[in-house]
Amino acid sequence: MSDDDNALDAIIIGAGFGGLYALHHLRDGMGLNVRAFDGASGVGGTWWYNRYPGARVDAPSSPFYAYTFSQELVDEWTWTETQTSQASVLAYLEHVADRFDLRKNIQFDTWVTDARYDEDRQRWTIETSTGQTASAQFLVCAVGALFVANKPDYPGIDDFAGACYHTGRWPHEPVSFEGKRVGVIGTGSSGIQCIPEIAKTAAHVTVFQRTPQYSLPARNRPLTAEELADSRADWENLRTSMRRRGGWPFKTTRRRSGDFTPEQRHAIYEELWEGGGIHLAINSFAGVLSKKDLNEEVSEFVRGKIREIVTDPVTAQKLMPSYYFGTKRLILDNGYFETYNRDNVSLVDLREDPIASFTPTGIRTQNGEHPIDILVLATGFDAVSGSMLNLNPKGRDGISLKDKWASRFDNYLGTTIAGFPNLFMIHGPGAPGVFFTMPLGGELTTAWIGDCIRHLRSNGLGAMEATHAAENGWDREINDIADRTLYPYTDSWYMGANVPGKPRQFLGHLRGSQYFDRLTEVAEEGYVGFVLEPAHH
Ligand code: N01
Repeated sequence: MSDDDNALDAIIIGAGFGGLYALHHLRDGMGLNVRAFDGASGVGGTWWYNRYPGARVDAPSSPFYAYTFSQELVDEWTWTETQTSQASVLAYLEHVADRFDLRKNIQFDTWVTDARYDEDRQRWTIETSTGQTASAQFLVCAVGALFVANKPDYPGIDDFAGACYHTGRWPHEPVSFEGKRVGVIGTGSSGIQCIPEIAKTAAHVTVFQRTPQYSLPARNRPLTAEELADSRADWENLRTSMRRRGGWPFKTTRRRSGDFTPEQRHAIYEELWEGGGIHLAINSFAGVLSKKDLNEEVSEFVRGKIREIVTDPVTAQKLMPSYYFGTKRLILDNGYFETYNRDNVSLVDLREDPIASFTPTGIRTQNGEHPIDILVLATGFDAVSGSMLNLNPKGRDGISLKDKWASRFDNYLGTTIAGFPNLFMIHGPGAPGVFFTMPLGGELTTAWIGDCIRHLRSNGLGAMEATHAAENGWDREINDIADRTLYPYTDSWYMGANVPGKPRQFLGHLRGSQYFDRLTEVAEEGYVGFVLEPAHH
């Protein structure tokens, strides 16, 4: 790779779904000179790191959790299950990297340790963990919305002398739980996916739960040849539906709860539960995530299911969630609640029996000692903003992102930041991120970034930068949407509430389709909300 300082048009950080497509689009679609960097030794991003047992996409994903841009790619890749496993997604991304010859422009095992904007040259210069520097006019940060591991800050946690794994940094070599006593802290998607798998071979699993969850049956099953063939044949329409329907091709219901009796509503919940729990949220009645009474009815329905499944009433009671259904990330499981009926699984409710200390051989809670050989931290991520702050780019006047975002993650359109010209984020704060299908969201965002670059280049412009006023307007816009729902009531990673000291702010855009319309509108109106600067050279 050439290090000619002026040769690069764009630097991409990250080789996950977002970064790989950005590389393909900017390089092959637009003919730009692009280089990508990733600290991992291979492609995959999230799917490179999250290799814990049971890791799957947390949605009825196949064949929709995939790139949509190439019919040939759709035709040649065969998804096998409705809820795609981590290994399948990673194999797919490796195939994509090979098929589009992406690896030759990706430098692996290389962390970007610094990124600075040079106002005179209108270029970004990066430094890497391998001691290199590189510069480019545009910096595309595809650094992952769920990347920076959130390790609990319990005093003395390092006193535990056994093996300790975070689900988001799972080792590449197989981890055997055979005959081991395993402690799992955390019951989000990752914990709920891995606990049933670990319990199959471990001597004992002790789950340390802080907040009980509404987990729904994934109903994972083989994808039939007919389903696959149909989706391929109708791909263009599916793609359009996904774009129009919040990232997934599923229709959301407009059914009004008031038009049905409680018994009729219950029958509908039953049917949706049997068909795959996710539909309780999107297909039961309009307003489940915004009307408290309706939400409580669905919440109680799920609590009833937990009571039915878990045979020990004391354990079932500890598993009763009380926050508004759906306001934390919905979890799809494969036998999670059933796992508590096994003799080798026990549950510690940290709200009534908090962790007191760690010992070399286990965890001591207020009420007793829990001997463990392996500790699994399924404690999530410093989500959405964490990986940008980890990069901590320095923008105009050398201002660091850490300073800029000390109390609020100000941004415009979820992709740009005032004071950081020519820097683009994929799935940053203020973008739909996990509220849309992330591969398609990445494609649409990248297409918009490409259009920005084209606009600058064809108009003799050298830089674009969001204004502070545009950031404020955007903040209001996304919060107005969130405030019409029940999301802000709940302490979730969506609100930044899972990381001690993190500013509380809704971190996404809840209406993905509307969001991408807004991006188009901003471009069509001549990049309203941006200062466009003439090219200096
Ligand atoms: O993380 P989480 P995750 N002491 O933040 C608990 C995506 N994902 O890795 O709820 C004790 O959801 C915490 O408790 P509480 C998906 O979008 C995607 O499971 O904060 N417990 C919670 O139970 C998902 O939403 C796929 O009270 C502590 C758990 O740890 C996101 O990743 C697969 C604690 C963390 O849950 C994150 O999921 C899996 C402490 N100090 C996940 N700190 C794919 O599809 C935290 N907890 C790619």
